[in-house]
Amino acid sequence: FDKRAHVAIDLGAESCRVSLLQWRNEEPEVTMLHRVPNGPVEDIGHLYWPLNRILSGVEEGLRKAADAAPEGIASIGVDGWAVDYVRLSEDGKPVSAPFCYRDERTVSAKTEAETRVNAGEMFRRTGAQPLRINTAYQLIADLLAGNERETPWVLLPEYVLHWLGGRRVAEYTNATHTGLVNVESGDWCERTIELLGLSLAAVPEIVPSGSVVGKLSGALTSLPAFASTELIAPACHDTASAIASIDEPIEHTAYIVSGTWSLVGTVIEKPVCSTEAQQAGFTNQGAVSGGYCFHRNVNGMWMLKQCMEHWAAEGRVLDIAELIAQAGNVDPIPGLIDVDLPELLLAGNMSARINEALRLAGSNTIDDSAGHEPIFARVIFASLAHGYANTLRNLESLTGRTFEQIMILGGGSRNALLRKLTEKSTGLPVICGEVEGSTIGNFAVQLATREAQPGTPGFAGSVRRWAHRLGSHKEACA
Ligand code: LFR
Repeated sequence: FDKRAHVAIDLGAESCRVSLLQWRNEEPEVTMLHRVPNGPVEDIGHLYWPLNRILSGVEEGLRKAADAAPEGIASIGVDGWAVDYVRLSEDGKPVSAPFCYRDERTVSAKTEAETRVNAGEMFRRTGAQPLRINTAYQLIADLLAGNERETPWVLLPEYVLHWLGGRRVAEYTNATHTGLVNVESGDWCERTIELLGLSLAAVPEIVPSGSVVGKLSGALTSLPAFASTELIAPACHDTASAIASIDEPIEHTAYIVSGTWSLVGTVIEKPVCSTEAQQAGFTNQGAVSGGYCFHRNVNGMWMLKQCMEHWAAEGRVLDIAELIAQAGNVDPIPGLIDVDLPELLLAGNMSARINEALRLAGSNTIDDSAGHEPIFARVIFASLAHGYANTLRNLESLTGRTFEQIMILGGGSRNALLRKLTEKSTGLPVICGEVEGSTIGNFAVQLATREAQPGTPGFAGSVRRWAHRLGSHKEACA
């Protein structure tokens, strides 16, 4: 029995977390050691991620892990949000800061891409909902802006693994969100890449979830705990990682992975690439189980967080838990908004954007002055719940399944108001999944490599058993 610890790094759009798994009487115990605040940064009209800040935060977290684990650290896994990437120079360094997927450069890039391959064809080939945030459209934006066609790129979680000493790969679940993977073969869709005018030479090799991509190298290895630490690509896509933390059969359960976004769907064995699925906004993304995470990107906590940023800039600094509690007492609300409006996915002026959405819905607007913040919060939560209900109805008709319950994972699972409103609008019981689902899934995949070969049928079963042993949600939500 290898008593060494493991580290999971979970890159989130709002914060990046470093967690440690240690053994107590041969039972795994997870502690979050370090949290680095994150968020897109604007620079000369574009939105980027503060890569250096993220990397130094990750390093600080790893140093804390080494201090806390004299028994040594067997492996490190990294997951994070999908689609964003860095291009690498010949010596493996980022050529520039990574763009944030919310940057508006992909609006025209997607229009251009569609003259080369239309959205319907993209969806049929790749199973990926053609969202403007997808890597495919971002790579086109690069093309339109200059001549980076041949420069190798790597998605962000895999970049962190690469920076720590791993080789340049694209982990399967994360690769599927690029919009460039063939839904049948699970490998790069050469035809799509060619038709879009992108370079096959620039893409990383696709590897299955759980692949060892190298050994930790560099300054950290002078710490005794890191003398011999492997780097593992778990499910590098945070959503697939969160879904890997679900330890029960999912046939009659719909999930909502709730963070900046709400991913509303279920796991299916065979992809659904019909026109109906495309039009209803669904995507088929790789799951650790070998099946597909079939879901739709619904807006999420982004709207509230953006409002809070705006209020804070005006000196109205609010506590989110307090705000949610007060939102519970707001009655009636001016109306519901369509959370799918493209403007609500953009950065800045969020309370004004919400008022515009209310106006569009024919409702009264909210006076954006001190004391009225809970009304905004309530409108956001009620509208999200309404959006979930619509998505769920489509999910049932597209999959032919009937759902008996909804499991909310991620930060939103601890928002009792959102749970209550979701129960009300869907008519289904809502249960809590893991609040740190991506971290738990990340560890479950790392532990599965102790007993099964990634990419083999036994691997998924092993991940599920570990997810079960790691599970803490049932007590936590009671
Ligand atoms: C969630 C997530 C979603 C993806 C979006 C952008 O954090 O990874 O699954 O659609 O972020 O990458």
